Amino acid sequence: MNRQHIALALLTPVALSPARGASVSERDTGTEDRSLPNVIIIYADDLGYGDLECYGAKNVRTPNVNRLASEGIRFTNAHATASTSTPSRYSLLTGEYAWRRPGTDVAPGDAGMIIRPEQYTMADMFRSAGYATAAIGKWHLGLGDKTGEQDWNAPLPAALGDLGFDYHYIMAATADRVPCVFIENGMVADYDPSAPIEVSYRQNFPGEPTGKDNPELLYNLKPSHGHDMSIINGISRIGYMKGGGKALWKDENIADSITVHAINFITEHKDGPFFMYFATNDVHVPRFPHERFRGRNPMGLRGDAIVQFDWSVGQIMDALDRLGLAENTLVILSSDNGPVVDDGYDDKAEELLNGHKPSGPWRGYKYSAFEGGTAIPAIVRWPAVIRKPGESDVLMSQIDWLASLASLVNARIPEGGAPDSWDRLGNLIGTDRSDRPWIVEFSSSHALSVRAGKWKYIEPNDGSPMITWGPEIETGNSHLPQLYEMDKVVEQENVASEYPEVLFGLQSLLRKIKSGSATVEDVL
Ligand code: NG6
Ligand code: CA
Repeated sequence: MNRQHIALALLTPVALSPARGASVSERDTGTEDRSLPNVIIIYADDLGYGDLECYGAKNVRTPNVNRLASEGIRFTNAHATASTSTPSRYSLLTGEYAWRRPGTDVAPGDAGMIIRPEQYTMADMFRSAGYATAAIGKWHLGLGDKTGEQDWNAPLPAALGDLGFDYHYIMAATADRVPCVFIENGMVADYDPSAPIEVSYRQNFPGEPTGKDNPELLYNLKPSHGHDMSIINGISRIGYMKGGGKALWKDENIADSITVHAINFITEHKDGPFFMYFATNDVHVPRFPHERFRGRNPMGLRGDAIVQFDWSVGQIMDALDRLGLAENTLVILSSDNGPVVDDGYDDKAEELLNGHKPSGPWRGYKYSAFEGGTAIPAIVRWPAVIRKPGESDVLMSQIDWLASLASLVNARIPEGGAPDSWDRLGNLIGTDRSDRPWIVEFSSSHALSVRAGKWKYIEPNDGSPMITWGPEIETGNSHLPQLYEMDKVVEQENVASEYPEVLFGLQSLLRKIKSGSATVEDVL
């Protein structure tokens, strides 16, 4: 937490007491007394800015997310911190830019726990304020002590309980990476002792089929790029695994499993306050939603996965309604990075777009330094306090959610904790419409970009201008500095040579950001 945070914390419009059941005064919010709100972050995977009906999607119905948006604030200029999962999630949960920390790129399924137990996390913050805390769904930040050395048949020596989560029911990495089992409180859920689990990212286990050698066994989905190692549920994956038996997930049931666990957690903690990080597998590959979500849109499996995501959101909203918790629960819905169409499985997502634009108006996709990489949907609903639903075009980054939520529950961030996160609670709940003076974006090629005012600067990068491994995806890389006017046609014309002072200003700002000394005073 920087000094700015402390100053802003004193001015914060909602000052709440940290004790369980403590109340917020009428003076602070202009409403009646109430207890601390429950907080739910619904974090979709690879869901693009243009993928929801309330963000302009025409080919797919998302009634539940639409309702959430119509009862809260729909943000049109919100950003993930990175254009892939692991770094984005790392930043969200620690309040530290992932580019400051080596080893935060897209993690294999046998990565050791990337956030170390001694680090301060969003879950620690909520726990210190008296909340019950849970992580349910996709994790992708490593488990256990050391990469590749986990014994998946025993309790893991390091898991989310060491990071402030009272409860977890998670996928270790992604659905396209082994191990294909859920982990519940540091152990494989529904463990099957008759099928011990072995995992390797180096070599196959003798006699085990792979997508590469046994394509005839791929009865559910075939790869288009990579994803040709172990076969689970008729789908080949990244990495090798053996065993698992009845603990292996069925892809078509993942949304059901995590949603049921989420509703159970809410129900058990209805007397609150609780914090739930609900990270869906949808709409990441392999897209293999349940039969009952299929065929309701012209976009095939990718569209069906969006429908399934919307269903999960609806289930959570219904549970809150049923339990009488909706009014005082702050729900944030967002995504870890921008969308991608062909991400390595032959699911016809590209061919069936039918005019759909997953990134909405933005250039580029997931992986990219262009806006499509990090411009994401973000919806915040808290009926007790956000009385006037609407839209906000405030410039916002997920990096600030930790400190902003800490301010909400009056948790004190320890020295050195959440170093890059600022208290921008007012932005989040709509009482402050002033832009963050600058935000940083991080691409999968490690290019940093700065957005400030109407400008965007992308630092030079030697990487290829297109993704090298398959689909046609722009990386945003250029060996030249790129400067774009964001109020013009987005990221089309590099105006670096026309505005040398602006370019110089943004380069200096980025240097300051990298050194950790940039503050809210650093405006362009
Ligand atoms: C890529 C995978 C892609 C996806 C991505 C991570 C291939 C060819 N591509 O390496 O399918 O898993 O990593 O996605 O293997 S993320 O949303 O979790 O960051
Ligand atoms: Ca993702």
